[in-house]
This record gives sequence, C-alpha cells and structure tokens, in this order.
Amino acid sequence: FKERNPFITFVLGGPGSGKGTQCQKIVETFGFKHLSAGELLRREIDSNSEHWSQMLNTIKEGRIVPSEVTVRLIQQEMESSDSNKFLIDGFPRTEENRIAFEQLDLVSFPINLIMISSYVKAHQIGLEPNVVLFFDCPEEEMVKRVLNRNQGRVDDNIDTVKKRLKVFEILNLPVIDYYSKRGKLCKINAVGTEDEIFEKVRPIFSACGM
Ligand code: UP5
Ligand code: MG
Repeated sequence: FKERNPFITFVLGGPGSGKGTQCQKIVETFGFKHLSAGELLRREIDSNSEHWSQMLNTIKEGRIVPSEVTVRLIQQEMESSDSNKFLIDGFPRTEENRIAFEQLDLVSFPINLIMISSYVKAHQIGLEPNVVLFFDCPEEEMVKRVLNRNQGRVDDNIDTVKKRLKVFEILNLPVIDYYSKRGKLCKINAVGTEDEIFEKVRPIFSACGM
C-alpha cells in the first residue's frame, strides 16, 4: 500500500517565473503527471463551459477564479490519471485555494483516488503536498519573459501582468510562507538558462527517490 502513495508537488512562482518550462523538464526526467491550473482554466474557457465569460474576465484582470472551479478541474484530472506522481503547476494561488484542496472529499473517487483517500485517513492528515517548489524570480525578469512569450494569451499584456504580479504578492506569497514554515518549501533562484535552473530542480526529486 505504501508503494502506491501519491506524490504531490505544488509548483509556485510569479507570472513568467518558468513554472511551465521547468514542469516539462521534470516530466521528461521523472515522469510526473503535469497539471497546470491555468491551462485547465483556459481549456475550460475555450470549450465554452458554464461561466466561461466570467472566468475569461477574471483571467484578463489577473484575479483568481473561485476555488471550487479550479479544485474540481484538478480533481477530475487526478481522477482520470493512472499516475501517482502529480505536478500541480500554478496552484494553490491563495490560502483559500490551499484549504479547499486540502479538504478535498475523495471518498466518491474511483480507484486511484480512493487510494489517496485511504492514505489520508490512515495518516490522519489532509491532502498535503510532499514538496512545494518556488521559482523565485525578479519582477523585471518575469515581465520581460511574459511580454516576450507571444502565444496569444489574453493576460500577456503589460496592464494584466502588473495586476498578476500584485495578486501574486498579496495572495500567493502567504501560501509560500505557509509551506516554508512547514518545512516543505524548496526555493529556487529562477534566474539563468532553463538548463541551469533545471540542474537545481533535479536533485530535489533525486533526493526523494524519484
Ligand atoms: N522562459 C522560461 N524559463 C526561462 C529562462 N530560464 N530564461 C529565459 N526565458 C525563460 O515561462 C514564461 C516565458 O519565459 C516562456 O516564454 C518561456 O519560454 C520563457 P513559463 O514557463 O511559461 O512561466 P510560468 O511561470 O508558467 O508563467 P505563466 O505566465 O504561465 O504563469 P502564471 O502563474 O501567471 O499563469 P497561469 O497559467 O498559472 O495562470 C494564469 C491565470 O489563471 C492567473 O493569473 C489567474 O487569473 C488564473 N488562475 C486562477 O485563477 N487559479 C489558479 O489556480 C491558476 C490560475
Ligand atoms: Mg504556466
């Protein structure tokens, strides 16, 4: 049973700090299932799902979509994956997000999440991450990267980037602080080439026996 423990990594950092880029490398090297909360929300908007226009507005304003929406999407992805190693990229953004995830009701889930549920019960804990990565990047570098990206994201413009940075500082830094106090935070200097940064990421997972 222990062998099947889910290994959950939260990947945090400001807009353009390189979360998605490093997640891809982690997937290639360590074979995790990558779940980008922002990607899941963008997909939801593109499929014209319920409340898509409100979600689009929220993202354009750099604000945070209600926890129940994001948690449901993450939950569905975990549910339909047969992996037990998850990289959750860009989530939790707020203390409220964090608590909503920790309190996930897993009882109604099919087999692989029932495993998580029994693990949670057996260890009398909430659904907590094993590791939290934080890509620490100076603001001017993040702005430069986002504005250079050119992939047509509605939030990649200077006005929205400024708002995203503010929301990151006010709402996400407390989450990062929380995990730092719990000894789960791996803070990585996100300046350098993609490969240089990955060489700081690699030992974290190697040390976990991945
Ligand atoms: N790049 C990457 N690494 C580089 C390096 N070392 N040197 C030079 N360039 C580098 O990288 C950004 C760009 O920089 C790319 O062009 C890359 O090639 C280059 P990327 O890896 O994409 O950075 P990332 O941190 O993933 O940036 P992203 O813009 O995706 O971060 P955000 O956190 O802003 O975006 P996300 O998609 O997570 O969220 C978008 C919005 O969705 C949020 O603002 C919010 O409105 C909403 N949201 C919620 O409401 N709730 C959630 O839980 C999640 C999102
Ligand atoms: Mg991203």
